[in-house]
This record gives sequence, structure tokens and C-alpha cells, in this order.
Amino acid sequence: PGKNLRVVVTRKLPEPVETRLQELFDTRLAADDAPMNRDALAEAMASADVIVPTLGDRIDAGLLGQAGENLKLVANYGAGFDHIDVATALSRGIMVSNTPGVLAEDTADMAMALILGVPRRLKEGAALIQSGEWEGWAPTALMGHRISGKRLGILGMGRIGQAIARRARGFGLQIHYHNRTRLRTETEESLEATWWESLDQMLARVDILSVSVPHTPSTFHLLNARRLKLMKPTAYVVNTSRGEVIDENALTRQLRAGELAGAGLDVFENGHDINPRLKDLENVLLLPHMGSATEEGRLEMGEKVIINIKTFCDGHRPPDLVVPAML
Ligand code: 8YV
Repeated sequence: PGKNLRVVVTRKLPEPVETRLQELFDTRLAADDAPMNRDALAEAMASADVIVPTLGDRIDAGLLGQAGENLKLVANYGAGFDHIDVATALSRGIMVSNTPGVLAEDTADMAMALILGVPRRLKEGAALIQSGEWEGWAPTALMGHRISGKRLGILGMGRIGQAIARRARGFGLQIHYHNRTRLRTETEESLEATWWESLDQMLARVDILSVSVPHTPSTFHLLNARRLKLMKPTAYVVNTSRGEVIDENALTRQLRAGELAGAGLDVFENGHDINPRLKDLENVLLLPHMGSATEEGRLEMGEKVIINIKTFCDGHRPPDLVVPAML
């Protein structure tokens, strides 16, 4: 039955994933690495049974309204689904699936890279060598701050937050977290994590804050100017989830005013359009959304997409359906 299922993939995916999709389904692959524009997306959604979008493809109510009767599944290549209007999709009988789990460990590694790299001034150190200006070791050169013994605040204790906590304990960090729901006692104890019901109270006490909440209407600008101001001027902010969770202009202003010690960001509020006043700063380490970019992870994401489509095609409920309760 798969061979009759029309699947449209919006972006270039790793070759083995594309090959497998073509073996199993009547798959139309992306012609090049560029994102599809809105017209091409609309056309794809009019003709496909299943669409495989990625981050950056805005599947909004307008596009869903133009989708053909045949479109039944949006099988997102990625964990975050804030670019998809899930409620409208469901109201039109279109299911939405994602790829949770397989990118948690890689994203947590990248969060750790930033948690270690910003206080220890990796960017400045590397730049000094690159510029040819390094004149040799000196006792007071490039002194950063110790990681061990500090308090790490994790905002969002889902799979990624917990993977960060497990790693961070090995670096001697004390784990604090804020999450809508408290972890089960066994999980909390195994992570030696302290739950804060009040985000504001936690913010005032941590030395490093790492963000791992999804972007939803209730997390948009959760870290606004007021909350950022609650943090210690010696504290660092790390974000590997979605840029929209932090008011980037407010963060930039506070970093420039010396009211925060530094930031490590893998995601930005306006995609790749980054505030130039943020880019200028020495104490920020900015990465181009690389959190889950490993060869292994990208293949596993592809496998998840394929399992979701295959299960749907076999007449069952795809395992990674996104439900409104998650919004
Ligand atoms: C990926 C991500 O780059 O999965 C997510 O939510 O933000 C990223 O890790 C994305 O999945 C690619 O579609």
C-alpha cells in the first residue's frame, strides 16, 4: 500500500533517509537544499497524502485551509512543532507527528558545550590564536569562572532538560529546575534536582540558566526583561531550545549593561536574523542551531519519520502523534 502513498519532503534530508522514503512510498524529494517557499508548500499540501516538513516551514491555518482532502499526516522531521498549527490541523482531520527522544542526548551535549564554554571563555581563547595575537601563556590571561560547585537552573525538565541534568551532575553542578509539573520523586532524587515552583525565585539564585522548554504561547518571552533582571549579574544564560522563549533585545541590553555575565545561544528569536548588538559581544557564544546536528541523530530522526508514516499507512495510529495537551 505504501507505494500509493504520496509523500512530499520539504527539505534535503540525509541520503539514506531519502532512499528509504523512496523505497517505501511514492516520495517527492526536495530539489535542492533551500527551504520551500509558501507557494511550493501550498502546492505540496494540495497534492500529498503525507507531508514531511522541518523547522522553518510555517504550516499555519492559511496553508492547512488550502490542503487537499488527501492530506492526512504532517510527519515533522524534528521534535519541536511550534511552526505547525496543530489545533487547526487536528480540526481538519490531519494528524501531526514529530521525532521526540532521538535528539535529546545530542542537544544536551550542545547545552553542556555552552554551559562549559561560555564561563571558560572558549570563544575568546580560540579567537586569540586565530588572530595570531597570542603572545604566550600568562598567569592572569583569560581567566573565566569555575563550573564545579555552581548552581545550574534548568528551565524545562523534559527529556532534554533531564539529559542536561545527568551530564551537569558529573561536572559538579548543583541541579535546580523549574517545570510546570514536578518530576516523580524517584527521578528527582536520582538527578539530585531541586524543584522550584516559582521560576522567579529560581532565577534569582542560579549561576547558570539553561533553557529547554518548547516554544508555546505560554513560554513566548518567558524570560522577559523583568525576569532576566532577577538574575545575578554574575549569571550566564544558555539556550538550546527556541529563541522566542527569551526576549532577545532585553537579553542584549542586559549583557551590554553588564547585568549578566554572558550567554551561549544556539537559537534566536528571529531565525538567523541575529541582533548585531548581540553578535558584537565578547562574552556571548552564538551557534547556528546545531544542537541536534549529528549524523547519527539526523538518521534516527529520519527513522522516526518513516515509522510514523509506515504505521499510518498500515492503518494504525502513528507512535509519535502530537496531541493538543502538549501545547
Ligand atoms: C532540528 C530542532 O534542527 O527538532 C527540533 O525541534 O529544533 C532541531 O534540533 C530540527 O528538528 C530540524 O527540523
